[in-house]
Amino acid sequence: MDFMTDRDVQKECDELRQRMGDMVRRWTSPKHCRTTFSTNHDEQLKAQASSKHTVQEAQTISSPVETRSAFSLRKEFLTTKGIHRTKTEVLNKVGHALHAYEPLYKQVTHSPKVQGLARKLGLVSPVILQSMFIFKQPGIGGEVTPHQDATFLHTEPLGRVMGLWIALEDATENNGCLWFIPHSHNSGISRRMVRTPKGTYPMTDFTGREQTYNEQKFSRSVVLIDGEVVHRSSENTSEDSRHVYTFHIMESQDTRWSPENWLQPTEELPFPQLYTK
Ligand SMILES: O=C(O)CCC(=O)C(=O)O
Repeated sequence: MDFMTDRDVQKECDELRQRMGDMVRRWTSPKHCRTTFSTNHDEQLKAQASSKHTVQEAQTISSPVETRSAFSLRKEFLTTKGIHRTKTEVLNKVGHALHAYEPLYKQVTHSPKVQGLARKLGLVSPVILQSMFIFKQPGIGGEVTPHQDATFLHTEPLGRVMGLWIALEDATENNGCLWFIPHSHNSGISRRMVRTPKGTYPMTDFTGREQTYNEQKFSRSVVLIDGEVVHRSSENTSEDSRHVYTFHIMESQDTRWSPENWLQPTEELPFPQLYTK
């Protein structure tokens, strides 16, 4: 399915990175957007207790460049270590509706390559759930602990969600490539992030716990991420960034999207169909 030459692909990756750079330069960070991203269970609970933003942003985001969008900062690095870093150098990620509001990202998400891939996989009515730009900054890009995406994006039955993870720069063992446990998508899920009852805080909680996985079981792999496969990435201790554009799709035919998921479609921002024709 080679629709493009290597040079075309490089150009597309560069354009996506440039566009993100422009967005970040134009962005001013309101306090409620300043959360520190973590996939650690206890740190996630702490962050949820101090921020209503993630859930609200999923419902109200109107443009990733406006203040209501989710820019998650590694803010502790802004003024520490005696070095001043710009926001472009400390952002962790930008999400979760680039596919809906940013024309360039929308175009890539619905590109013939992606649609062709989904058709090859036999998806009948795939919809786009969310999208993110992940920075994995040099020197400070944090670890993403072992997890399954179905913890956050739950469906009945399971097996309907898939992530497409597009490396816009080389992803290596030094700058935090992805690692997977082969076959782990066959063992169900051990943890779920669910909405708490309306009007209570934090707005989300976890049921179950992530298991402890044997480090030796992880191997580096490609970019189609089954919703249940256990995966992780390490800290970026190198001098190179590891920029990624990633989005999740779901086969919507005969699938129930859990109303307990943190992310819910709205009238303003439904889950758009992947296929445009
Ligand atoms: O890019 C990373 O380091 C982690 C991404 C990830 O876990 C995901 O897209 O599900």
